[in-house]
Amino acid sequence: MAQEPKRDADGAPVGRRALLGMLGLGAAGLVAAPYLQRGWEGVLGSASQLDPTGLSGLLPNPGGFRYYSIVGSVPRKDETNYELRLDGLVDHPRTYTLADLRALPQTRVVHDVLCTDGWRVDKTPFEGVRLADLLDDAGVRSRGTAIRFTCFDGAYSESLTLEQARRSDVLVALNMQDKPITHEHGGPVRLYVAPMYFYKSAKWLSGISVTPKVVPGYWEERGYPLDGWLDGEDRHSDAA
Ligand SMILES: Nc1nc2c(c(=O)[nH]1)N[C@H]1C(S)=C(S)[C@@H](COP(=O)(O)O)O[C@H]1N2
Ligand SMILES: [Mo]
Repeated sequence: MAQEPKRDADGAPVGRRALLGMLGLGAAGLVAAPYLQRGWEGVLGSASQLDPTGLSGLLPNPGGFRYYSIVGSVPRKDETNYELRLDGLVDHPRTYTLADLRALPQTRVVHDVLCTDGWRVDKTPFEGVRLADLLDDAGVRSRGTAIRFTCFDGAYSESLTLEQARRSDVLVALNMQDKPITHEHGGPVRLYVAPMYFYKSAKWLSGISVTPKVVPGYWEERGYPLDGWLDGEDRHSDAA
């Protein structure tokens, strides 16, 4: 049985927000504050004090990535039960299985990954289906101007404008670092938005919905910018 995510007094999942509270920081303090990484380790102490409530996302690991989840437990999905629903303002809503996604043309994008907390992993390969291809297949209606992404963790969400979503460096990713994306990294399928901070790359992707306007995602409702552009990205280029 899936474990209920731990909640704080307001009913919000315990995680980064609780840490911010402990540190007396607002969400604004998160953005471009590399020192926080060390600060949190100092406050939390050893790994054994951490539990599966999202705090484990703050553990360093040899690959350079940190695992983030805003909920304590996420169901595991694989080829037997994974589904990606594409709907909203489209002519042909449809549901993709993992096999369906694997059968589509795959694109490889190699880019530096940066989290707003200050860590980065340079030149990380991701591979998957271009979101633009899925949107073309679905036929975006004229009133559609944005995309809302939802996740089978039941809590996280993200957004892009349609123009951003159509870039060739935005993937519905199946592979990361040349291997199938692990559960911890949001597998079997996560979004990868190469030109933006990693919070835009929703893990455990289960829904892509075309909307009439941008609906702010989980962190965006909590103060993160809608546009998570990395420094130096060409915001209007389609180049991967
Ligand atoms: N579903 C979900 N997606 C998510 C997050 C999350 O907590 N839940 N965290 C985001 C943030 S802030 C970052 S930095 C990356 C972390 O990805 P990783 O855990 O594979 O390192 O995932 C992003 N996507
Ligand atoms: Mo992040």
